[in-house]
Amino acid sequence: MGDNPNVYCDTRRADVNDDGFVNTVDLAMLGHHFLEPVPPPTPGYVDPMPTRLDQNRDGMINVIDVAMVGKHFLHDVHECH
Ligand SMILES: [Ca+2]
Ligand SMILES: [Ca+2]
Repeated sequence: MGDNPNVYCDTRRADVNDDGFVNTVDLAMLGHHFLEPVPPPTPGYVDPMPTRLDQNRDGMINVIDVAMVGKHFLHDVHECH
C-alpha cells in the first residue's frame, strides 16, 4: 500500500506545478484553465497541462478540482510517503 510510484498521493497531485508545496500558485493555475475540457491522461507520460490540473480526472477543470486542491492548501508534498 502506497508503494506504487505511478500513483501520486493526493497532496502531490494537488501540487500541480510540482514545486513541492500546495499554495496560491497552484490555485492560480487552476483558475487559468477553469472550465476547460482536458484530454485523457497518456499512460507512461508526464501529464501535460491542463491534464494535470484535472484532479478527479473527469475531463473538466471545475470547482471540484479547485476544492480538491484547496483540501491540501499549504501542505508540503513531503507529507507523502
Ligand atoms: Ca505548487
Ligand atoms: Ca475535474
